[in-house]
Amino acid sequence: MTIQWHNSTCPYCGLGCGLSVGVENNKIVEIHGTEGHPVNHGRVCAIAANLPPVFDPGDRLTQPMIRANGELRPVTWEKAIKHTATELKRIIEKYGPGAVAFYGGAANLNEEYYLMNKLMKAAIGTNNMECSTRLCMASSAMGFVSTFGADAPPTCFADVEEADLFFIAGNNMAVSLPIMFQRVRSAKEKNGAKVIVVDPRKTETAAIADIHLQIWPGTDVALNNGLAHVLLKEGFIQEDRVTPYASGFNDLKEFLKDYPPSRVAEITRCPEEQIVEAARAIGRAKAMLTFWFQGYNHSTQAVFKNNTLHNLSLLTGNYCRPGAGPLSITGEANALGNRWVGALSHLLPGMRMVANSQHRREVADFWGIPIEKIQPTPGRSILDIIKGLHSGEIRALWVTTTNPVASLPDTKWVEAGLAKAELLIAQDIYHPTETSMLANVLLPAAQWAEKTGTFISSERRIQLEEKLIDPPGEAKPDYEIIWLVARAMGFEKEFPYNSPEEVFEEWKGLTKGRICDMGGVTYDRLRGSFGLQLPCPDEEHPGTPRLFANSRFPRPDGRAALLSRDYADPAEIPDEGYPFVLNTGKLVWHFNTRTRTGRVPRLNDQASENFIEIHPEDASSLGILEGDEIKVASRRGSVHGIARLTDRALQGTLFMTMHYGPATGGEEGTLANLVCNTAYDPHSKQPELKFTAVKITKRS
Ligand SMILES: Nc1nc2c(c(=O)[nH]1)N[C@H]1C(S)=C(S)[C@@H](COP(=O)(O)OP(=O)(O)OC[C@H]3O[C@@H](n4cnc5c(=O)[nH]c(N)nc54)[C@H](O)[C@@H]3O)O[C@H]1N2
Ligand SMILES: Nc1nc2c(c(=O)[nH]1)N[C@H]1C(S)=C(S)[C@@H](COP(=O)(O)OP(=O)(O)OC[C@H]3O[C@@H](n4cnc5c(=O)[nH]c(N)nc54)[C@H](O)[C@@H]3O)O[C@H]1N2
Ligand code: SF4
Ligand SMILES: [Mo]
Repeated sequence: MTIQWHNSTCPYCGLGCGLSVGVENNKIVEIHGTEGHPVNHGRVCAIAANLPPVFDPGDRLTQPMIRANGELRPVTWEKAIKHTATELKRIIEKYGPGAVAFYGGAANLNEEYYLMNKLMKAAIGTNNMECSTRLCMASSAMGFVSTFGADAPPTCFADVEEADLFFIAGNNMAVSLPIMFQRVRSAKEKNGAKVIVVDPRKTETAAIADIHLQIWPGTDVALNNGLAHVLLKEGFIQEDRVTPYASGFNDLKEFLKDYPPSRVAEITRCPEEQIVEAARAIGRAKAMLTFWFQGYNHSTQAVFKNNTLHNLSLLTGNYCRPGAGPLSITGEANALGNRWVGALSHLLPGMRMVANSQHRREVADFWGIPIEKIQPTPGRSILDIIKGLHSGEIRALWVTTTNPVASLPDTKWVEAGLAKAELLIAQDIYHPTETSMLANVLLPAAQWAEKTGTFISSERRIQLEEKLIDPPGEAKPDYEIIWLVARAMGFEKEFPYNSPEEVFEEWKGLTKGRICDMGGVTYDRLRGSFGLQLPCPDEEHPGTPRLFANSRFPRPDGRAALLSRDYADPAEIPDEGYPFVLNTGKLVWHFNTRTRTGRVPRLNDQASENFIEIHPEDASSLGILEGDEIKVASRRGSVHGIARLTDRALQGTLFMTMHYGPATGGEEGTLANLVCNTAYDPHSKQPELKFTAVKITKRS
């Protein structure tokens, strides 16, 4: 048998790299970057190149299971669907629709989220529909809405080669977006572009920075305000050029008087001269592209960090022209599609909000239901769903494509909440995961390459992923599981689908006239192409690489908003009892909760155990040596790992990754989230995963 090659796109991060997938005998045997693909031009990163073992049936979940007398036992699909539907209906009848919640990931297909959203918000009638975007992109989305009027990332990856300054804040792209990092690095080498990195850690990304602002964690709002202050003071900004497209100039100018570089240097602990130098570099740039990521979003000031960054782009005219503007990349393959399908508790499909009566009317009319069926207030965010499980207000939780026990902060509290659920459905590709171990219903899902549907990447590029191999055992695509459960609950009329394409054709209708207009997108058109950038309103339309090129924004006066945002401290400030700040993040060898990469020997060999970075001076004052087992404790719990002495961590801070839960060969007690804080940004409800007050001891 010879290898058959097929084009697809990557299921990991939100760059949407093209992958050439080699299939032999119904097995994925090799993966390369697709030559000629506009995102990765034939390149591929380590986790994607090592996808083949992820499909091995070894510990794939291949049969539905139901827990009886404490034990999970295999059952037929018929029984599993009937049981799930009956239990959901029983709970809804007894406690009302608000007692049911759904929590998904952002690597599902658009078609899957569309169905789930319809089931929850229209058929069942609750807005308790959340997904891991809440832990990832909720703050970027809210930052776009408040500054520009819509959750519509305006730039595209081709801007990288046009820029002469990259402002990279709270984004370790060398690790998290390797292909983008390669493009940025080569733009620096070939075009002489400059790089400013803002990160408390000396990261792999900071290694190529011309200026590395190694700020004290959490202080970005002060820094951004300080940079804007210097730009104004040194005459880099012309008011009459800014005010036609941005409101709030005078208020901001007045407000920024409180952020002179001397004060900002005190807050950020960065030298005053370096702040001035960075501001001048921004002022002189012809085209500045900004990148930001979880160093911003995992913060109780996340949305303000986003707003103050956008202020810098708007003030300096760096928006919506080639090479300039905010370039928001998502962590997960379909995180943007996920937002546009409306898979958060305050959203409806097509960039609409549940709290907007006009939006509810449009969606209800489209679905042919009375407007009253769609609840007018946002549902619970995921952390509020866990609170609801504790209080008994939530009785059933259906989880797909995410592993909340490992990824939400304060693991013990999350586990205790899930243990209280009368019905916990885990729909995953593997068992055990930290979450599936607690479930009372397990539904085996097909994964990427085992099913067909669409992803939308961070530059608004919609691409088709086709089924290339059969799923193992009895695993089914998530879309099929959702429509089977919906029908078994009595919603046959609303869920008549037989294929994901039918679902796509329906969902398309809800994007008509919106910024995410997909009117011109069909599976046929996507097949054999490298996708289309939205909006793409009709079949002749070539797609839209950049938004707002006419300097008009979807806000009432057509202008973007310059927002005056004050700095505030993180939720949990170090004190005598808990004197260190714990920062958490990602490694190049593992992806999120490691359910897939932890099963790949070649990746696991590179990084099989948990480590904790500590500054050598802090280590020496505590008598800690390289390789010692140390324990890190917060007010919530403790975690242990191997000490790695390095000046990559600022003095007074520690760093560890989020990857090491017990289900994938990790040890009990090595999961960072055992200690992390549930405090969240009030505007985006995204938790502060990057700042926890902790103490350290040697582990005896
Ligand atoms: N290999 C690999 N790639 C991935 C992932 C993975 O797990 N592995 N996960 C994917 C996902 S879902 C996501 S969201 C992305 C995440 O990608 P990134 O956001 O780039 O990664 P993180 O490691 O979460 O955090 C980024 C940086 O924020 C810094 N930081 C912490 N506190 C602050 C602060 O207060 N201010 C500033 N300016 N910086 C701060 C940290 O030191 C860290 O270097 O990666 C995606 N890509
Ligand atoms: N402390 C700390 N915590 C963090 C972070 C951090 O930096 N620090 N980062 C946060 C971020 S940015 C994110 S995005 C979250 C990610 O958190 P999660 O979403 O929990 O992480 P993943 O490991 O991506 O989970 C995906 C799950 O879906 C399963 N799966 C994969 N494909 C399919 C499919 O097609 N169908 C189904 N049904 N299942 C599938 C996988 O096996 C896995 O269990 O974690 C957050 N948590
Ligand atoms: S950079 Fe992201 S999209 Fe590209 S191959 Fe790696 S994980 Fe996949
Ligand atoms: Mo993420």
